[in-house]
Amino acid sequence: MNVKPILLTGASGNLGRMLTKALAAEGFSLRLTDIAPFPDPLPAGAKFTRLDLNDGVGLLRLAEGCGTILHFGGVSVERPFEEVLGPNIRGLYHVYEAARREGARVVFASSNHSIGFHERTETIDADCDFLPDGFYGLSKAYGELMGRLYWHKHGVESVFIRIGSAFPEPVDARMLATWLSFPDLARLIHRCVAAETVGCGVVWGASKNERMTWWGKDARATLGWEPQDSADTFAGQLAGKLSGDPVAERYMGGGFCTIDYSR
Ligand code: 15L
Repeated sequence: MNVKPILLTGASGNLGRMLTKALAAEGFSLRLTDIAPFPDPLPAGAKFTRLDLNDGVGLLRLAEGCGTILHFGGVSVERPFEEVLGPNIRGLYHVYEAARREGARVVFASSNHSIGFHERTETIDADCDFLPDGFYGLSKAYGELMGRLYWHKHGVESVFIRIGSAFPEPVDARMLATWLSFPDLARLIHRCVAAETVGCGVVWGASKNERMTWWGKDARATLGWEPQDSADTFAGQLAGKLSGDPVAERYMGGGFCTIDYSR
């Protein structure tokens, strides 16, 4: 198993905080970073450095000696192009340059919004067309392509997790399909770190939800990961919680597809 320190970007976000707890409890040595201060008490074996992803030299220094970079940093919702550009595009380049220098593996928090304009009636495999539903989703597609470039040109390994909806609980009907429980995500990240080799592949980030008919084949077998939790127990209370918007209900990306929609 890879026992070198793990660098986690976006450590102060909801997923970063959850992963910090889970990985620290397993005894991993963690270098945490975010543009925002870390809001929790630091667990043993973790060090936090405040950093803007635009700071390439700072990121290179932080990554020194790390075996894995968990890249959860950057803008995590739909925003205007200029706001996405720095953290999600330039920042991503800095992450991959650091990984290349260290020979580190990258685990990239990609998103369902990189393929958000696929219709919900389809079942798509990981090698489907990118159909981003906004500038945020476009930056995630770009991230996956960046990872492929660094794999083919430099041998940098990547797992791209196309996360559905990672929240403590599902909150609407769409999430009965897209929900990824925190424990399922933590177990997936553990496998991404511990697997002997991962190559370069995509994993759909959703729990074992009966309504998850949208996403098919991916690289999970290489990692030895299967989700264990399910949104199905919430179906009774959430099945009727629809958006009321035909565009949101038609496409996998839901409400993100409707933002600035003018077709
Ligand atoms: C995402 O990529 C977002 O980061 C998250 O806030 C949710 O909106 C999620 O997708 C989703 O599609 O539910």
